[in-house]
Amino acid sequence: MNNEYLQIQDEVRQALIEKKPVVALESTIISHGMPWPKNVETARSVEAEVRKHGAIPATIAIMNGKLKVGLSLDELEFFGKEKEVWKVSLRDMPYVVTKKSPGATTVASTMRIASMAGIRIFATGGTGGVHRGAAESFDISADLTEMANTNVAVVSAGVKSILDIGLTLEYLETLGIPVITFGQDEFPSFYSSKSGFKSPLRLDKTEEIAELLKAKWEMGLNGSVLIANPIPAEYAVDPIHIEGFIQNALSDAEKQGVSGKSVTPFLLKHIAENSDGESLDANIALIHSNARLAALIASNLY
Ligand code: PSU
Ligand code: MN
Repeated sequence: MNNEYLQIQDEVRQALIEKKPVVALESTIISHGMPWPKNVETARSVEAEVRKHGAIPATIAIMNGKLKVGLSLDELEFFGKEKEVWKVSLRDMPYVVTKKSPGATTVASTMRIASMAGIRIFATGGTGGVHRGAAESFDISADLTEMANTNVAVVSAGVKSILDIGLTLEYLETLGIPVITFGQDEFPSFYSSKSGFKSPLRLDKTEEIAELLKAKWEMGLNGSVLIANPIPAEYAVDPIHIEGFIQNALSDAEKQGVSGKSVTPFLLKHIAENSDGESLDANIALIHSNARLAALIASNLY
């Protein structure tokens, strides 16, 4: 906890000292994953959802050369509104810190900063993974390699079908990362509770998930656990309907030569705009549901 770059908000620090449940939240989803003003509204209501279920929220971002754990309402607003915010994955951390630029953290960098602070669980919408066509592009998110190393569990709504879900599950297996789906046999695909892939593991109770996390880390098995939480049924979007938007987004990305770290934000924005807000409503609903599940697991962890 005593890292000169780390700046932990008082409430979060106090909760960690008292071993109260804390849930980490990322900021790339705010700055690069959703349009203003819904991004800020969502960031705030997700924090409220964590509180409602007995845990302290800690949204993570980089500002003024500090790795900030816990943001004020004004800071949340800043990350939602400001245009010149870096999307910071692990490799970008030292640059953005030394330049003192504002940086929104991805799953990978949020996990690492959460771990520095002593937080064990993190809620997001969807994690990065192996992109479609990765055999040629080599585009595999650093979220996956980070999950192999860092002892922070991730609650997400599965893997978005902009990615290759089958290859992502294979890669998670290679890295030794347990993948648990909460309450069903099938691995979910973000907008839909279905993906066509069986989940490697299934657990139905938050206490069981907490028990598994404790056992994993106490055995010295480092790394994350991916906890896939299917989107609530009333918000699910038909995967065939979404696939049309994904195909359009992928072909536009190729035409415009979008590559590297811009690929994921480009696809997310394209799909949100073309689905006329339907995907955005689903996205907002599932983040709340993930925040709730993470808070309940966190309450069992201590
Ligand atoms: N997937 C989503 N929504 C998101 C992201 C991924 O459904 O907002 C964001 C997360 O911050 C994730 C990052 O860590 O994109 C992955 O980027 P890349 O694919 O460039 O590693
Ligand atoms: Mn990538």
